[in-house]
Amino acid sequence: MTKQKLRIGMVGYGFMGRTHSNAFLTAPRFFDLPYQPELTAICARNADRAKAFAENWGYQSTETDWRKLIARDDIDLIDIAAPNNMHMDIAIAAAEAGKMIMCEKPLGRTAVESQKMVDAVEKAKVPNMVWYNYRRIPAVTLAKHMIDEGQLGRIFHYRAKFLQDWTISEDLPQGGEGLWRLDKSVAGSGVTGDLLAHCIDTAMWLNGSIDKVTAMTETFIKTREHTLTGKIEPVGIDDACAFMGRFSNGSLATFESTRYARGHKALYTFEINGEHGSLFWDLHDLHRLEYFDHRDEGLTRGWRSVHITDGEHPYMDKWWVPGLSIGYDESFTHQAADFIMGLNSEAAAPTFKDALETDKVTDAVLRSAETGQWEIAN
Ligand code: SOE
Repeated sequence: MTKQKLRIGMVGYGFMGRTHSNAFLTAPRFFDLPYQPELTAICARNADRAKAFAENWGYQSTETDWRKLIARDDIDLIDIAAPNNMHMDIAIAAAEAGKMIMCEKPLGRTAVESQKMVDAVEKAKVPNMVWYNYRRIPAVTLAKHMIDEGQLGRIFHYRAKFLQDWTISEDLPQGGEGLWRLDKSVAGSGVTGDLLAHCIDTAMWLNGSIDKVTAMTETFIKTREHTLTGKIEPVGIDDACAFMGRFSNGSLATFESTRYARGHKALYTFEINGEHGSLFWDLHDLHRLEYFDHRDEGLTRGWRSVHITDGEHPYMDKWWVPGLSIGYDESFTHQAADFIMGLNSEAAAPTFKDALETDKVTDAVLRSAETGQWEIAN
C-alpha cells in the first residue's frame, strides 16, 4: 500500500542539514513508518550550492528564501538546520503557517526566544521536536530504561563532560559559515549552548529537572578577526564552562565543557551513581554501557561493559544482527523515525517545551558565571 507522504522542507545545508537529510532517507528503510518522508525542498541563500545539495541528497526542489518555503502548500514539515539566530523567526512563521516543525538544538539563543517558540507551536497545535540526538543512541536509551525501572535505586551523583579542541588557535576567525558558533550574536553562547545543552538534555531526561546551578566560564582568546567584517572583534562566547547543580531529586550535578581540551574532538561522557549501582557512557565508545551492580555476588562483583548490539536492546532489532554496531548518524535516524511514528500517537520528545527547560538551565549557568551566585534554573 502506498503511504501518505510527509513532505519535508529543510532550511540549512551544513553539517546538521546533512545529518537530518540522511535520517529522513534512512528511517523508512529500517522502520515501519506511518508516513513516507519525502525530501521536497532544500532552502539556502546560495542558489548554486542549494542545487548541488539537492542533487546529492535527492531533494526535489530548492528555495533561497525560507519565507517562500514556508508559504508552499506542498510542504508539511519545516526542518530547521540553520544557525541558531534564525531558529526563532523560522519556527514562529512555520507554526503560524500550520507546519510541523523539527528544530536543531539549542531551541533558541536564550530561554526568552525559546519561550516564544513554545508559545507559537502550542497556539498553532503543530507537532514539534528538537534534535537532541544523543538520547537515541541505544546505550543511552537503555540507561533511561534502567533508571526508570529503579535499577540504580536512589541517585546520588550525575556528572557529564563534553570536550573538544577545535578553537585553540588564535588565528581561527569568528563568524561566517562553519565558524558562526564562535560569534555570540549568531550562536547565543559558546560551549554552554552548543555542547552543555546536550549534556543537560540527556541529564534531565535521565534524572529529572535541575533546580539551581553555580558556574564559571572563560573566554581564553579575547579577540578574533570576524570573517564577515575582516576586523578584529571581541569574542563574546564562553570557550569553557564548568558548573555544579542540584537536581530536584536531591542528587548533585557536575558538568564541564570546553573547546580547549587538546586531543579531544567530541568526548561526551556521563556517569550516574546510585544506591545499587552506577552507569557510565562515552560517545567515543557509543555502543557500550558500563554498568556496576552492587547486588552482584561479592567475589565477581565489578564493572561490566555491556555491548549494546543485541536485538533486545533499544532500536537494535531494526538493524543488523547481534554483535554488529551502529553509530552517530543512526541517533538522528532514530529521532526522525520516532517523530514520524509519534504523529499518530503521543508526541515524541524532546518537544519545544522540553527543550525550553534545557535553555532555562543554560541561561541560569551563564547568569551564574556573571553574578558569581547560585542561580535558580527552573
Ligand atoms: C560542535 O562542534 C558540534 O557540532 C555541536 O554543534 C553538535 O551539536 C555536537 O553534537 C557535536 O559538536
